[in-house]
Amino acid sequence: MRISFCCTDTKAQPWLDGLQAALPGAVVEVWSPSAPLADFAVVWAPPQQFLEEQTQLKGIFNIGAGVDALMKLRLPDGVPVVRLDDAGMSVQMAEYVCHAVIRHFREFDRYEADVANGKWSYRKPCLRQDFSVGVMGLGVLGERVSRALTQFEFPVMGWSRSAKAIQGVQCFAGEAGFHDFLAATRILVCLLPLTADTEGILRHDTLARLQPGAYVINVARGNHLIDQDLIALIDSGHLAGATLDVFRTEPLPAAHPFWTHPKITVTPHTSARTLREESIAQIAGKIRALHTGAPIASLAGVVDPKKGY
Ligand code: NDP
Ligand code: OXD
Repeated sequence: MRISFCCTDTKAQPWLDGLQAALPGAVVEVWSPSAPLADFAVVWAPPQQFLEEQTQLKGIFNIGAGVDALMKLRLPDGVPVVRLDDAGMSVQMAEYVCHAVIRHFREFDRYEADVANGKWSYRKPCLRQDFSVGVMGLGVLGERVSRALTQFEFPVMGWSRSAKAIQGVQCFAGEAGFHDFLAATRILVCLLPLTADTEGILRHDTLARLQPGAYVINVARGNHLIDQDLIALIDSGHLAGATLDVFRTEPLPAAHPFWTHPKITVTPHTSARTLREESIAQIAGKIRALHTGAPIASLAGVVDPKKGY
């Protein structure tokens, strides 16, 4: 069995060593143009040339949860694309989102500013029931995040394409439930995949439907958000601010207004990192299963090309 590794912006050697150790009989190599044909690919944002040349693939494994970069390419018909299914990301995402929600709700950013100015201040506690959190996307990450938020007794709501039942979470679904979901939300968390349906979904007319003083946390993809609409709604006072981990261009360009906006907190796409050991174990297990004839439907994380996630 031959495995081709083609990941931009990723140090290859530790992945090659890990995959080789997990799949001792396999040839594992970094792809270069005209490389021998592989059985399986492990990729992150590969060039189109990789897919044009690798015509014998039986599976393409994405070393991230989001497959939007892959979905922009012409993919070979009938070759399954498999994304990371949690692999240690959901607990990190729960930490990040709970931190951002609590930092905003408890006004820790304001206390930090006061302390930095040598000021011993008290603020009237906010009411938890006024800070309903709405999670867009109730998949592997969104469900874990919404469950984690219920532990802090925030009113939690979720929105997904298909109807869900999650204990302690008020679930809305589809177009029909979208406006009611937004209208009930004070802190909005985006954990949607980036698809044709969700691109630009955080824009003026949707964000304007949130409760006055709403807060936005985008941990999905930069292209979900219309940057200037967010800034306009914060500056007009409708939104209280935002925490953003993902951007249309990454790294975020030095001149981008998000860097310096006093009500926007920026982190460098770090809310849920790909954990190499967990990811290698998951991918190797699935390659072994496919190689020994397991049906593709038995694997978690198989992307539906029609839905785009
Ligand atoms: P999943 O595929 O498990 O979940 C996606 C969720 O979004 C599902 O609940 C799905 O609904 C819902 N959804 C998709 N399209 C629509 C739509 N048009 N309307 C309403 N709901 C929709 O993905 P994950 O939870 O694993 O990951 C989510 C995203 O998080 C990734 O695609 C990636 O972009 C981002 N991410 C960001 C990271 C970071 O570090 N910032 C790290 C990892 C991921 P349904 O359940 O009905 O299908
Ligand atoms: C992912 C990411 O999609 O890191 O896994 O953003």
